[in-house]
Amino acid sequence: FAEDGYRMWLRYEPVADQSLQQQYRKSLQQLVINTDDATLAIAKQELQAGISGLTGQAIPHSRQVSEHGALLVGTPQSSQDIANLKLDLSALGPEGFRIVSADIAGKRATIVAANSNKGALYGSFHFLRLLQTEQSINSLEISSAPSVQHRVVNHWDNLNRLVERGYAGLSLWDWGTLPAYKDNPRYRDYARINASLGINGTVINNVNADARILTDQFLEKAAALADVFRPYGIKLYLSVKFNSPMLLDGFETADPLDADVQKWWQARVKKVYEYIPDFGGFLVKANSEGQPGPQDFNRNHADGANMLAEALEPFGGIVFWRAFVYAPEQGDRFREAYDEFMPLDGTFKDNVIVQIKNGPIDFQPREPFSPLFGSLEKTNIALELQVTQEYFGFSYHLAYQGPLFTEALNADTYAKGEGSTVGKILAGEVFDYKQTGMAAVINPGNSRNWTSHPFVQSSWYAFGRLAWDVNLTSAAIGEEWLRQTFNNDTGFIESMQEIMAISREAGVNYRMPLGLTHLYAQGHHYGPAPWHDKSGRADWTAYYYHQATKDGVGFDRTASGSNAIEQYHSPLDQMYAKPESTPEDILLWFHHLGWDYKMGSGRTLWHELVYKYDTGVAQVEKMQATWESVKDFVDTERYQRVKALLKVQLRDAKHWRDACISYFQSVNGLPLPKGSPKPA
Ligand code: GCW
Repeated sequence: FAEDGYRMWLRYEPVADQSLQQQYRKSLQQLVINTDDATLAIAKQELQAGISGLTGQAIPHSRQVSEHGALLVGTPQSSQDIANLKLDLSALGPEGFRIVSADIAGKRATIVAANSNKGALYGSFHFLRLLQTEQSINSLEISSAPSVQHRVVNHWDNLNRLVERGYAGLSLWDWGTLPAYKDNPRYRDYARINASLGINGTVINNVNADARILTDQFLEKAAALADVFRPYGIKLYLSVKFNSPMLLDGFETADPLDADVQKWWQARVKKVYEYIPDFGGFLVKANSEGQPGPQDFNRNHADGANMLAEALEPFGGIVFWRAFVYAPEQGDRFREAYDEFMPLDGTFKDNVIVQIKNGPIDFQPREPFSPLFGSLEKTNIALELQVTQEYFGFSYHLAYQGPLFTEALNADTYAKGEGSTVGKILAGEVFDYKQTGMAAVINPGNSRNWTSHPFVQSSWYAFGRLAWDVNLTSAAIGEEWLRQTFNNDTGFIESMQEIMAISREAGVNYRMPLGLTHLYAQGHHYGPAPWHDKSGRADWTAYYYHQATKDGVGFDRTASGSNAIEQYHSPLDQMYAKPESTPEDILLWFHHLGWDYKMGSGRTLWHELVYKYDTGVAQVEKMQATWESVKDFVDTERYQRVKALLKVQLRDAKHWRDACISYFQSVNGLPLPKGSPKPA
């Protein structure tokens, strides 16, 4: 059959290394799971399929350890053998796991132990990852627990099955055949993919929400999906429209302080829990890009979020309330989320989590971190990342997002002195949050390989792994993904690591280097339109962001401009106050500088800009050459597809470079530096 990438990183192809193959066969003679629990039944299925694929040897199931080479999976509650081992599981929490090698009644065994069946499932997937990445499984001693509590994927799927910013076909949720056809294997495989990373929640519909999601018609469909996801440890959440009482039941108001509105939500939430007893909660986009919200009724975000939180509280549900807000009246879009949310710190209920995009504007190729991280001390927060490539060339460009995600997590907020990184804050290590979370907007649709571009899978993978462990590196995650998704050949991995390392930076370089931002054509966000378009909403035009004039370029966010830098803790506010101490890759986010401003390289700003655009194009050429060099290690289908897409990417990279350089040149009237653009 065609190798189309459907199996993602769960391929379970035969292990190539013969001595490891022997080791695995010897160590994996019997699978011992001593319960009929649905989650462990999934672990059993996955381990049996995975191990027989990887080793070419079936692993029979048994209820007790009776042979050397046992793989024992479970909890001290379900397995007397695990209880007898008296493993310390206290640091694992409800979802972590340990994997250890030990003897059980004189038999050599590998034990995957956890405090819950879900933890045991995560441990099983981790064990399979060890085999897939060709690690020795003799003398294992692994202990792992997730960094954050709520590890959630967000779908921007509409009820008509169009996916906002999805680029991978129609929505996975085939509403027309639900709830009848819930056994669609895609739903199970979707759940497997997420569970393999420890993802424990999914918001199945678009934040630009359709009120009908809360009607019986859709709730019974959503409930069918929740049934499929449940044994995989995945909770279902819904995006809701804030004025649902008006749209669904003719209310004249959706004022969160109105008693009838509150009762409406309480009743509706009760209904949701009748359909889905372990429902996760709501995700809300309010007073943003035309969506209704509490401000329409002269109330604030906390009033709105708390009203929903109160309705959900008796059932243990939570509210993810998004901080992605801005309006054209605002002087600087950068400032807005902070200015709206900071005064409300401490007023949100404990079951509210404010969900913040990594940067202050909108998933741009590079943003400084949102100053809300490190500032909201008394409000639970979650980070929102974007796996789908709205601003990275859709599913046509190769752009592994690991470097962007880790850049965001490793950013130091200095909230409590040096080392107060966004990752640590999210993990609840800096402030005492009641709930912690990470979310990512993913893009799977009915494309055969889920994400359309095979490498978008790597960013989904990176998100899941980082939500589990915020300290992982982008390179380590990239390597894991490559090994499982393609193969373990050292030469292949070494060559491909370079692609994993440069692809995101290439996307920055050929679109908007040195801290330029949002030079996209309005609406589709694919190609460039840096030109000064005076029609339409000011904060949706590129000029708003780059402010290029004859004298210079960049957005002044220092005291002489919008002073957004005051939203950062010291010493960042001082650092960003001066161009000399602002990192060059975010320079134009904070400063309006003359075209002849001297850069660290000795070049003028203008020349450096051109140099970066050229570099971006050269990096795509480099990726092409690398991909060509690994041809023999990749199946024909994926090789050809990526090769073809890289051609599209090169065409687009040149288009970006040429459009942006010509536009800026038309503004500054300066000649191009000698030898640029470099001949291809
Ligand atoms: O990035 C912008 C997108 C919108 C999206 C919005 C958001 C779902 O262009 O399509 O709407 O962000 O995050 O709410």
